Amino acid sequence: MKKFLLLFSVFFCMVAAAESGYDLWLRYPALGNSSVKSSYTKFTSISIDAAAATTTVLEREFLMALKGILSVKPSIYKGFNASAAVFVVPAAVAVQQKWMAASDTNSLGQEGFKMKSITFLGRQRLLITANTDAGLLYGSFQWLRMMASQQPITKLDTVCKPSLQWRMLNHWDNLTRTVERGYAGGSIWNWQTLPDYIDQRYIDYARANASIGINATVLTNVNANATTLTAPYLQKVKALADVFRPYHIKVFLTARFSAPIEIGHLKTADPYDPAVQQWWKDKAKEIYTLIPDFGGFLVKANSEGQPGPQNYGRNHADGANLLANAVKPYGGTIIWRAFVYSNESPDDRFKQPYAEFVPLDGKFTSNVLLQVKNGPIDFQPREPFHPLFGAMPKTPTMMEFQLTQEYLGFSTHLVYLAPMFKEVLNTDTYQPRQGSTVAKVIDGSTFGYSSTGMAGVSNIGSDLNWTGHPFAQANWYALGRLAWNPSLSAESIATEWIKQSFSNDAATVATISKIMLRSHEAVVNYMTPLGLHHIMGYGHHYGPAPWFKEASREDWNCTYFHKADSIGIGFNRTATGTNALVQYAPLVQANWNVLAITNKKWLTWFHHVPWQYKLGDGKTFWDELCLQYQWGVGEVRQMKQQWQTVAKQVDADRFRQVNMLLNIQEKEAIWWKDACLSYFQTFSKKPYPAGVEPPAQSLEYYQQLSFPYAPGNSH
Ligand code: GCW
Repeated sequence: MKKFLLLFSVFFCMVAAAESGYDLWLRYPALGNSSVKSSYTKFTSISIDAAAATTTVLEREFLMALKGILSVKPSIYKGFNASAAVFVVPAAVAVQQKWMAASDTNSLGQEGFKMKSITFLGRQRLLITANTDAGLLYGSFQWLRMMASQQPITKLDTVCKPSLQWRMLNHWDNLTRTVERGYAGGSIWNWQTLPDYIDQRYIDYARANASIGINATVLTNVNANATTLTAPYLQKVKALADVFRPYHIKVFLTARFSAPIEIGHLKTADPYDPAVQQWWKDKAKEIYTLIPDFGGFLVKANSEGQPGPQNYGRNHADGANLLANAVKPYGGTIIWRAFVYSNESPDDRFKQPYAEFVPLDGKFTSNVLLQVKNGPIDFQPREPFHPLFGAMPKTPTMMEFQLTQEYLGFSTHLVYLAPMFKEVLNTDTYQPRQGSTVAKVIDGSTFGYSSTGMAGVSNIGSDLNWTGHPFAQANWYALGRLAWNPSLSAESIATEWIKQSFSNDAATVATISKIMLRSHEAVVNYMTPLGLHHIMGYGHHYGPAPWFKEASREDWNCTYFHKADSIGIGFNRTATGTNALVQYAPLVQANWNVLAITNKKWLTWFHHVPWQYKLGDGKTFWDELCLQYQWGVGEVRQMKQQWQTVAKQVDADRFRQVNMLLNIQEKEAIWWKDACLSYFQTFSKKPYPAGVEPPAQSLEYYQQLSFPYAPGNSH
């Protein structure tokens, strides 16, 4: 028996321990014999001078982290203690100790922190200081992140503070525990057992968010249910808010515009009706009595069948201001979504949000933010930036990215989204002048917005590893990091995440980083190259269906978006087409309104491109389209090969999971290529160029596939 046990343990020492992925990037792996270890072991006594709740969460985190990383139990002192090696103390204390100048405290703001190596009483110490407990929390997590990724923690002198005020997740979670467009199991909120049962997941969720600077969460689906606002549910929401508070996370809810009728039993929800106004005021009072730091409401109105002010002949500003006035006395915020398209309008859907909101600029109450999706249609694999960015000087516009991969292979495809987020953030809106990138619009520096934010539609569910695909965790991580600092590069965020999530081994980091950084371009190519968009399966959005044209609305049909015919393919949005381009600044239009100078990645977003059209390198558009699809498939194959090379560096469980998922991704990439090319070929009537593997099945085969139970399609 002993012998067996010995063999057993020898075996398990040789391979990395199995990991479920539950620990996310907070695994705090042992440092081993890394050369930085000796410098870290000097910092294992910590003085925490913060409010009791903050002290408790920090103490817990430090104990866990240092046990994991250094195998030590740190000494934690509550309050200021001169013998500690690490001081997590308010800026006032740092100033008193002459560790920083009083004039420097302003630069830390309300959530920033300073990390500084200091010599005190003859010994080297580490100072983490801030004006608020939130700053101390963020500074502490930064220190742990540095240790987990083996960065030097001596000779430090940095100030770090967030660029955006609201850094938030939007859950599209229903009270039934289904998640709209959720591919990682059910909702993590167990409404049935709340408020009395606090799942450990709620706490770990808060830890994970706080560690990357996320400070707000919208618990419920934007396709909202008025029941959320009833007294019993508000008790449940309060229980979650109480869990999140020590982690500096504010809770928001979605508000159903017709709630005054549905749960208030009024005859109308008209924003001009005094009884409706009073109902919302009373509701706000009820909520703030329970949750004094409640964030506010996120609202989807008059979009895809949701009720809104237009039902009463009022506009979006009337609707937003109704709610804004109700929460204003308590410091609440209303986030109004710009994702609207009218049921009746025959106009290009691209143009509708701009047409509806630009005339309302300046009409919103000061505590309203307009939440705008990154692109004008709907979270497609690649979209041009939304024309509302830069077009609303008097209304704070905030970013809505989608983490859940509704159009990007669900949680079965490895797609690292930071390169896509960065592509949008770095684009120049040229409004009002050159250099006003989308990042500079949303961070408030272009127009002096009074509030700012970035939201990610959550990809979190009840799966053991939270996000389904182990790599989808990186998208949650990237959202937090970019909302904190939009100028971080996709590459540096990937590196940080890999080091904390998989390994600090340089070759492993390099390989995984390569896989991640090419993954977005790969998915664009095997799904929607050269500017194609919205050609996926109807309703569930799973897989290719460019032929689909049976929807009740024209703009729910794939054929509406690609417009393939015998001449070519693509949506003419120039002046000879719908002229959507006119919604951008002239210098942006200039990039896209002439076919010959449009970068090929945007071609069919803006032009109906002839199949025969010759691209710069002499290839015809048809040949290029085929080759791009093939290239996308090839990329997945390479990702697979590269993943094999890290087999020994990552734990067996996650290695195997990713392998299986990459196999599915390869199959589905081939499916996309084959289905799309066989369909488009019926218009182009041209052969596949050399190097393109011909489709495995007939077009009819792909067309008859049906997926009645594809996930995420619940309402
Ligand atoms: O297009 C869509 C999704 C819907 C979603 C909507 C939105 C919550 O398919 O499921 O509804 O976007 O963003 O409101």
